[in-house]
Order: sequence, then C-alpha cells, then structure tokens
Amino acid sequence: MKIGIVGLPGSGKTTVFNALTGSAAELSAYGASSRDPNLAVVKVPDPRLDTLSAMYKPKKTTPAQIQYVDVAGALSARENKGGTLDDLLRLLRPVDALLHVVRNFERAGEAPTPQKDFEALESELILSDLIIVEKRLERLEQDRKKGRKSDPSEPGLLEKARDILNRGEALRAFPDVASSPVLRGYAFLSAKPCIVLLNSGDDTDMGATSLELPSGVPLLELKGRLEMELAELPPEEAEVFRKDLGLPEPATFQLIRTSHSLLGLISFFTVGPDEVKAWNIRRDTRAQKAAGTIHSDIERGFIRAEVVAYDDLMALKSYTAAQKAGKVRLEGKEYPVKDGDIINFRFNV
Ligand SMILES: Nc1nc2c(ncn2[C@@H]2O[C@H](COP(=O)(O)OP(=O)(O)OP(=O)(O)O)[C@@H](O)[C@H]2O)c(=O)[nH]1
Ligand SMILES: [Mg+2]
Repeated sequence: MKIGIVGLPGSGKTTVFNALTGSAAELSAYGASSRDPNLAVVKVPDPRLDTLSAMYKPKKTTPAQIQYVDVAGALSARENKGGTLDDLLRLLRPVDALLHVVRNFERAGEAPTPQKDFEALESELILSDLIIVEKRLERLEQDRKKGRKSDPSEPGLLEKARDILNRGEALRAFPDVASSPVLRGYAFLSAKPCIVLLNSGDDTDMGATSLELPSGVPLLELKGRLEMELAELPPEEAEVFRKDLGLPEPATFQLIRTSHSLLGLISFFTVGPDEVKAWNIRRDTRAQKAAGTIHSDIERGFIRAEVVAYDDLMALKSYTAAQKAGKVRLEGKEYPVKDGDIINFRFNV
C-alpha cells in the first residue's frame, strides 16, 4: 500500500514526510524543488496491537505498514523544462491514494492561501487526466476507422470521464468511472482517494482554517514543522514536550490511521508466543483470501478460520474464556473478515 504526497512547491511535503516517517530527507530552499522522490515505510499505530502484545508477551510484535512517497512539487509548473512534470506523474501513477499537502503557514511574508492552493493542484490533477482521456478517445476513433476492435464499454466510459473532468470535477466522486476495471490501467490521478492536509505554522490556531472541499475528501490539520522537530527528538524528550503542549499522541498517528482507512484497509491479527502481528487487508476480504496474505500455502490448504472478535476477547480477558463463552467461532472460506478479528487459520499442506 502506497500513498503519494503531493502539493504545490514549498507547501511542506518533505517536512510532512519527515514528520510521518521519522526520516531526515532534505528540505528544499524556497523556490528550488527537490528532485529525487523520498520513500519510507511507516507502522500503522494501533492500540489494539499493543494490548494483544501485552497479553501474549510474544518474542516479536509486528504492526501493519504503509509506504509513503514524497515527490517534488512541480505539478504547478506545466511548462517545466526537462519533462519534470511527466517524471512526477509517472511516480504518482502507481500510488493507491494521495495526501495533498496545503500550505497554511506564512512564507517569506506571504500569507497562506489554502483554498486557492488546493484548487490549483486539484485542477492540475484534473487536467492531467483530461489529457490522457482525450488522447485515448482520439486513438479509439482512429482504430474504429481502421476497423480495429476495442472493449465496447471503453469509449462510453471515457466520454463520461471527459464530461466530468471538463466540468472541473475529479473522477474520485464517480465510482463507476473511478473504479472501472476497463479504465484502471490509466491510473487517473483525480480518481485516487485523497486526503487534504493543512500544513499549519507553529503559531497557527488549530481548527481555525476551514476549506471547501469536494465531498468525500477528508481534511486534516498538522503542524508539519513542529511535528517534524518532535519526531527528531529522542522519544522520551518528545513525550515531555507533547505533555507540555497537551498532545496525547503524535499528531501524525491520526494522519496515518486516516490514510489507512481511506485506502479501505482493515486489520486482522494473528497471535501466539512467537509473534503478535497486524495484517492489512481490504474491507470485505474473504477468510480464504485473507489467509493468503500470510502465506499462499495457508490459502491453498485452507480448512477453517478460528475467529474471535477483539472486543469479545477483551471482555472475556483470555482466549480460553472466550472459547468457553462460545465466542471463538469456526468460519468457512467465504467469511468476510472484520476489522479487529483475531484469527487462527486451520489448514492442510
Ligand atoms: N513555518 C513553517 N514552515 C514550514 C512548514 N513546513 C515547511 N516549512 C518550510 O517551508 C520550506 C519548504 O519545505 P519543504 O518541506 O521542503 O517543502 P516541499 O513541499 O517538500 O517543497 P518542494 O519539494 O520543493 O516542493 C522549508 O523552508 C520549511 O522549513 C511548517 O509547517 N511551518
Ligand atoms: Mg520536497
């Protein structure tokens, strides 16, 4: 699972990336965008995993993970020399979702203009999709004249996409287009799920800025530079600062959790004396398929899933007690795994 960090140049993408991932990627001087993408993997913070780990005292505890990629902020400069924009778009095509960073701090005496900045980048995403759609429609028309066959549903879907984009709307609000298998190969940027992140200055009043966003696009706020600086401190010191500031946990945790659920991801757990582990799956994944995230042998040899809901286990305090109370269920391969299920797969190899 991969999330691409996008935003206008100097909006603080790399700062947010560092805050999220604890990396020390180089920030760019104002006006000079960094070129190389930064990549890092973060753990999805989950208090349930910590509780299970305290209960089982395993040798190893493994959280679910998400990958973040931070690219240069060149999307606004369409006339960019040297094909930077194309490079950038190529880097973004394979990501599963976008984290759109919007500047909400004063820069070189320039007051923030978050609504305008959001719209500027959103338009770039829409425009880059529109270019692809129009090229493809032209191509299909040529093919049709030459008598070449293509998927009969493609032109209609593309025309629908073109109308949406021409109205200045993103494809993500139209699931029949955004999730169509016929169009998946184009990896439209405006079709990807998106979170908008207000990157606020150290002195900004949190919650004071509101944005008008398309429906289904969540808004979060983070003091990017402050969080980055906290992430650089030794954990004990950061903890002290946070207490002083009245912050219960790193603000980035909420952001990571929101990106996790935005991707339609849920977690199930496996437990035991060796390892307690959280696994990422898409919502509504069936038990046999979920087994495959652990190992293809377990998927192939799937017999039954022994399942207990996290809340049931906590209420009854032990696996044995949950069993006695009939809360440990045997589920078949078609069982849709729920967030927080603790699963022991029975299988044959
Ligand atoms: N006050 C304040 N300054 C910030 C914040 N985030 C970033 N900056 C400053 O803005 C400048 C650019 O930050 P970067 O994180 O490199 O921005 P970027 O979006 O990655 O920039 P490009 O990669 O060039 O597009 C740096 O000087 C940062 O210190 C913030 O939350 N508050
Ligand atoms: Mg950067």
